[in-house]
Amino acid sequence: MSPAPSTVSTVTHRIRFVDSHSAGEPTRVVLDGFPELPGETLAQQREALSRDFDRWRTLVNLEPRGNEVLVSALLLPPKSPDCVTGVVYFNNAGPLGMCGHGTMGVVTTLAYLGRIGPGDHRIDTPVGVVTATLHDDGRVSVANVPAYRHLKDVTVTVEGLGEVRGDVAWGGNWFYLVDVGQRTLNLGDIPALNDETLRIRQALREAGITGKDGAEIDHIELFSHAGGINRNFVMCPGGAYDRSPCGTGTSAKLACLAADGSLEPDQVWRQESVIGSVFEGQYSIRDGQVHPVITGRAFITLQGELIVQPGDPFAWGIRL
Ligand code: PYC
Repeated sequence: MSPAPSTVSTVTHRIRFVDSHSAGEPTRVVLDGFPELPGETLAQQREALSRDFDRWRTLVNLEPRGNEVLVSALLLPPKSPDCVTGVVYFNNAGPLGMCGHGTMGVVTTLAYLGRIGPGDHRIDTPVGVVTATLHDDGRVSVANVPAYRHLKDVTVTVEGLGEVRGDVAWGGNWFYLVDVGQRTLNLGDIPALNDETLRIRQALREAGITGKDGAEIDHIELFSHAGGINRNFVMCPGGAYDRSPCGTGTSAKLACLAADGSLEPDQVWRQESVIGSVFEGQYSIRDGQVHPVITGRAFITLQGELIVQPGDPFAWGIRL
C-alpha cells in the first residue's frame, strides 16, 4: 500500500542554509528557520541556544543532515552598532566562541547572496566584534578578537605518550599548543594524531589545567616546522580535526610567537594545515594587546533547505 500523499509531503520545519569550505573546513551558514533566541547580547543568545534550543543545533549539525566536521554559523540580528550581521557558531559538540574559518565562510556566503561587496564588514560574535575584509580577489581577512598566551610551558602526563609540554593560549577559543619540532604532520598520520590529541585533551582535563577562569581547553594544536614549513594539526571540541589551519588556533599561535619575540608585528606567518591548505596570519599591538588578522579563502559548495517531516525519528540528529 502506498503512503498517503499528505504524509510524504508534509514539512514541519524548513531551514535555509548555504554551505562553504574555507581551506577545506566546512561552514554551514543558517539563514533562517530557527526560533527566536532570547538575550540582550549574542553571548546570552548563545547561552539560550545551549540551554533551551539545543535540539536545533543538533538538527543542523549532526547526522543525518550534518556531520562531525561541520561548523555552523547561525545568522542573527547584530547587537553592536554598524555590524553587518550577528553570528553564533556551533558544531557537533556545542557552541564555539569565535571561528576564523567560519567567519570567512560567513563573509563569502553574504557576498554570494549579494548582501555585501568587497570592503570591511563588522561582525558581532559572542566573544566580541570582529572586522572581516572581503578582498577583490575573494580572499577574506579576519581581524580577530585580541589573542593572548595565558600559560607558558605547561607539562602534563599523557597516557601512552609520557610528559607533554605546551602553552595555553586564547585566540577566540582556548588552545593547548604543543611544538612537535621537526616531526612531520601528514595525511597518513591523521588516525595517530587524532588519538594523540584526544589523549592530551583528556589528560589536561584530568589534571585540572584550564584557560582563564577555569575555562575548558577544548582545542589541541600540534605545531611542526619540518622542512622549514609551519604546519599544524588541530583537534576540535567534537573529536574531528580541523581541515583548515584554524583561524582561532592560528591567532593563539600568533599570540605565543609575539610573547616569545619570535614574530614581529606585521610580519606574515604562513600557517599550513595537515591537509596542506594555508592561512596567512599577522598581528599588530594596540593598547598592549595582540590583534591577529587571519587571511584565507572560502568557496561555496551547496545551498538549500534542511527539511523536517513529522515522524522522522532522526529529525533532531543522531546523538552519540
Ligand atoms: O577556524 O577558528 C577556526 C575554527 C575553530 C574550529 C574549527 N575552525
